[in-house]
Amino acid sequence: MMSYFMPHLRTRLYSPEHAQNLAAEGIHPVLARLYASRGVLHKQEVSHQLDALIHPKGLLNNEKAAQCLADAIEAQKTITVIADYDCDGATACAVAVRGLRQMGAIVNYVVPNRFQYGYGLSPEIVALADEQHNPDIILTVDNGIASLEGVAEARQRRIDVLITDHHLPGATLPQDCIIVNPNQPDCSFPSKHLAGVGVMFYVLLALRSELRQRQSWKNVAQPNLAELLDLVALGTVADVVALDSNNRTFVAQGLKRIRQGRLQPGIAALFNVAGKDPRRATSFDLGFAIGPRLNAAGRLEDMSLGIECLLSDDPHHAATLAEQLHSLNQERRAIEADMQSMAQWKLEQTPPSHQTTLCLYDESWHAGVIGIVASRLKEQFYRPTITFAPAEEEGWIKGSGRSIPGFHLRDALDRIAKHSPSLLSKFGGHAMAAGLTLRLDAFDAFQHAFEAVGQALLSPEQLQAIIETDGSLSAHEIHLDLAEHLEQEIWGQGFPPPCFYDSFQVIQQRILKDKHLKLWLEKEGQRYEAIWFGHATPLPQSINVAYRLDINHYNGNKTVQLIIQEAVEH
Ligand SMILES: [Mn+2]
Repeated sequence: MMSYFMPHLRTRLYSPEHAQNLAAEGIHPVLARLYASRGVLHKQEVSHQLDALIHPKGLLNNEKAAQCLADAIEAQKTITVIADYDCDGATACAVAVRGLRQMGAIVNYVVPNRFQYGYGLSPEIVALADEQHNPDIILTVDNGIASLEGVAEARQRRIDVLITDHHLPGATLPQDCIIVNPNQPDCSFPSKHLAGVGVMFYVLLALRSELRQRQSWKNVAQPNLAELLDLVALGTVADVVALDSNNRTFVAQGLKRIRQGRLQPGIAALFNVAGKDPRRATSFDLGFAIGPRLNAAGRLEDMSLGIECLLSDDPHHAATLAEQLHSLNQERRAIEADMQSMAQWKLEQTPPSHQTTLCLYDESWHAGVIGIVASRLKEQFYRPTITFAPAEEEGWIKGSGRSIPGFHLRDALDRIAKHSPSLLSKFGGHAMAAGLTLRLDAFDAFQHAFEAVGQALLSPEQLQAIIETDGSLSAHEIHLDLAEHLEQEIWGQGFPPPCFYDSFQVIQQRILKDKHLKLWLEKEGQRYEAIWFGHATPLPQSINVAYRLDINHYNGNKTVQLIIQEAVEH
């Protein structure tokens, strides 16, 4: 694989005082240092107990939303959930449908097919929902904050609209509806990083207290919303939102339930087809095994398959649906591999060494998979990258872009749109990711315009990938005990997994399956097993290594293993 950079290594800084305070509260000294460098000040931020969740009252309009839903339940009105076609949208939909049903609501759902309808509550989706379900209330999950026309259409049809979303709002909000979104103006909710599924869960918490106040459960059991935490954890991890303390609590509690076997039949079935053991579930499994299988439905076909799987209470039916999701995911992988190798070939024909950006199009590419390919190419070349595929409409192409820190992708597109208004027909997104639509005959001109923005805004230093490490471990710290401590915590987006940096002697090494490097390393007389995935070139004898601590399960034994991220000659 071609690569244009050798990443720079940088040590994460931390306040020794903060680390000492955390250690004094009883936290393992290495973890205390890791927490301090990630902005944790108190033990309570890493307790992950349910009572540490931020109170639902702080979420603007949440009580109004709860009253509206409680009224709807009392009057037995029909609520139609409008979902989104990714994993966050699907889990948010399942949380809404399951939670509202538990509380006695009449509820159904519609999920837009991304190829037919695109994203969000469009007027067409309102018409479809009206035709299929004749709802009194439309409840959006993980979308709606930008759907001004769709909300207007619903209101014209005398349908009430309740929007739950987490995306950044535009200059104008939808009118004449209730909006719950931590990112809307005047919402003082302290966590701005809730996923769509997290917002919906908060609405259910408020609804339950509203119904409690109305004494709706005099003679029946109160619904246990904790049963939905596996779904909340899955959507939160899969949407790659920042794992702040509140989100880490969701993920930790959801994983705890999954490990105890208290999980939805659909999620259990997905663990099974992925060959993963729920008793040892990690956030990595949610992000890289379960999430992609659900997302495959939205990428290649229709997310209702994924939502049905999450809603099923029959393990046999759930297993059948999970099988279908699994084979869609196989298909997605095959499509992605083809696109990836063609992209590599194109880049070998015209090496992008002097470019600051990458733009690629092929008429054989799949519009549901371009985002994944862009993101892999961005990782490999460390440049803002947009990949394009034909759109539904003849003569048009759809692009999906991913960026690097310091280059705001949506702003870059905005700049092009202002400079050459005829070039871009539709675009949207944020700093790190964006989507756009072009006329096919404008592709070359767009490519040049995009590169011109890159040349103007990106410095050579910014095009240099950086690996941040947490510094050195002593030989006795590189041990199963520390690896197990680290495994207890939830790491991910915005709370990076620990990566250490030390000098080792290479004692032995061999290449596995032509792809990976297996090594035995020595430091201060101690020997460690190590592996470098996707690296098949032997290393010199003395090296500095950036590595993660991992637990290797083999024949019922657990050993510590170093997973190499980068190595430099000593
Ligand atoms: Mn989302």
